[in-house]
Amino acid sequence: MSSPPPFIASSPITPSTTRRRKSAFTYKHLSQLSLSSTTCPLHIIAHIDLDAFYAQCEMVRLGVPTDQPLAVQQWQGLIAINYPARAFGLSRHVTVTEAQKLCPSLITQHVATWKEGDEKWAYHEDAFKNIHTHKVSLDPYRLESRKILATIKEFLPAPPVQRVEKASIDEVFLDLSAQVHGILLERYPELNGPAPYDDPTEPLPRPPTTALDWATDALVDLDDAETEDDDPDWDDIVMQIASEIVRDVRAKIYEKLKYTCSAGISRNKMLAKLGSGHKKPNQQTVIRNRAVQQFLSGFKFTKIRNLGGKLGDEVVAAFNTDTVKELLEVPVDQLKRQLGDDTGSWLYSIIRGEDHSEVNSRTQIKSMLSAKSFRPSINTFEQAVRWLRIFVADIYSRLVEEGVLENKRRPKTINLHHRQGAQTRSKQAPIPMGKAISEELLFDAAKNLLAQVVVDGRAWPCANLSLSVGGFEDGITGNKGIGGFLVRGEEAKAMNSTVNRETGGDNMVDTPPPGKRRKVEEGGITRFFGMRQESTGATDREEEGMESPYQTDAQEGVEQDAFEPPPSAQRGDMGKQKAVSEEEEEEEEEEKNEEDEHERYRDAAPTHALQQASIEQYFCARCNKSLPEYERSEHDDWHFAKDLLEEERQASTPVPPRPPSKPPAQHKGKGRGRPAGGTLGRAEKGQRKLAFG
Ligand code: DCP
Ligand code: CA
Repeated sequence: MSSPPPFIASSPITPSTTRRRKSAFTYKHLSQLSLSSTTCPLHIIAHIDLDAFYAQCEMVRLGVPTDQPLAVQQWQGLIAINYPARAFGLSRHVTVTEAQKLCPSLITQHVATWKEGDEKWAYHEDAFKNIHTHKVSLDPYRLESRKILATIKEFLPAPPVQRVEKASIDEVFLDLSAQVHGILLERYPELNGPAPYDDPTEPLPRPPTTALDWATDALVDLDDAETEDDDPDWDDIVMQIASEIVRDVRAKIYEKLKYTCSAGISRNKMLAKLGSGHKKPNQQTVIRNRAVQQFLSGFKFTKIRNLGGKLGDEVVAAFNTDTVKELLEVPVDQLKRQLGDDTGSWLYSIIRGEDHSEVNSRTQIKSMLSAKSFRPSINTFEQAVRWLRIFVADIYSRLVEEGVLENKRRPKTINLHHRQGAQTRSKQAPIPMGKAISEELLFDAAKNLLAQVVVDGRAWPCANLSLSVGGFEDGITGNKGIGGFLVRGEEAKAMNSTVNRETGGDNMVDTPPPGKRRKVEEGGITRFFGMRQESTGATDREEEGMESPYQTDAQEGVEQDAFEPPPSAQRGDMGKQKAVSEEEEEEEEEEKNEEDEHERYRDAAPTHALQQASIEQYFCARCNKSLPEYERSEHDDWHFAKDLLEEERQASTPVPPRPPSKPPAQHKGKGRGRPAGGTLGRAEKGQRKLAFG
């Protein structure tokens, strides 16, 4: 870890008539830049965030003029408001009725929904009345998100120079270090070296003193001890080159797709992200190294990622302030004494603008989830199956985009989570490798899992159901694929070896026990499968479906709600022709960004409670976010379902511990003792929820 970066001492006021000092940066720093090293003091990151994203999607889709106020509606609430509408005082917390009063010219466009029986989601005019029979689809926004990401990727140099991380459906981080390094060497041949005496710790020559052209960028004011008269050093030049790139990226997005976005450019992800929100819409903010303290000291530290939740509260209580400015005065020893060594050191660094987390461009999707919370609860197998039909359609359409038809990638397991009151049960089964994945295969598997829950008893009333597929693997394509469709002995048996897990159980246990299984097969399952024909019939399909407010969000978060990396050229459309390389990239991002994505969507399913003008909030310590109180239980469910999924993932693919740049485990788990990369927190939660012996 480099601390504090050398540029801090690099800019005393130097009259231009005196002999110019050497650069504060060395040849070693320059070569670290080419490697995108996060500890390089020249490291350069951009964060791009689409303005009023869902609202812009609807504006582009509907072709409305840019100054037309428009809000995106979900049931009775608003989830995205464009900037012309914000000028009327509209926010996510006003009701549709209130919004229309405040802004009579407002267009309110409801999100697309799945209606049971439909093959695909659609924009239904009466969707807002049908929370009980429709399920929200955020696919239209995912698709636009992909196009945007594809545009960005097309514009930038190819990997490995290109490092793009999808951070949510409308945000990306770019590590521009390697690209800027290349431009630096072209523009300033004096940097090509070699280093004097072949010593990489030798300082670089100073850059030319010509004033830097920041075009229309919003420049954050310099720290008190700095002046604009100071000669620039290489860190300023790096920022300026990065800002040119970002300006061009944003222009390209607008030119191709007509979306505006805002950006932050700085030395790390934390600062870049704070920067992109600094001036909106359609602006970019540069936080130079010499401006970091000035910039950060204006913030409450609770705005910094990971300091919004329980840890932030603890810090506020311990030091009786919520401002960065005042916390900067607390010595590191005192921070460590009161918060523990790890947390104290982390906090000390983060409020000084140090963050060494990487831009992670690996983006393989690991799981897909579709769920719904029921209010009121549902009470019959038939009702539940109708929801399973929707979940399967939803997941299957994503699988198709993921290349499952071409056998590019396929999930290995299917999981059903069932909640009744405080008790959650999960059933899992392998997806047989020998068969092509079809909607019917998934539907049968899902019903089978549901049947097992029912047979175990205590299934009704059911408050939440979620279906997920996971354990994605690269499939075999081309000629080799023939083998992929042969049913091997083991695989043929796959569907018979299900896994059962109940909340609070220590481990996954093979289930059901033989006796019980026999019973099910004779009486229960047969009956359940009997109704399969029914539910696939046209009449049934028009019956009931619903969308789980929370569900949608969760699902989006878990699967693909963030930018799904579309293959560059081929995939501007519906993304069905993904290139393998891109799929790979796509997915990890997903896993890594689950929490972020979830945050982005957590409110995406307003309920009737949104009709109230003022909504009681609660704080989720795991996300560091405020949510309406009425969403609390669904939100908890969502975490719980996510935790279960994560356990499943970890069971099949061990993941390394989280990088050290994250806050310490005891706090990062948002106060629950969730260890880095581990599952203890989840197990605890499960145990708490266990309502039976
Ligand atoms: N979203 C949502 N519910 C939330 C927050 C976000 O459904 N509570 C959805 C709608 C947003 C999109 O995610 O359009 C992106 O979220 P942002 O927080 O980035 O908000 P916007 O893009 O709408 O606005 P901004 O211009 O402030 O970024
Ligand atoms: Ca946004």
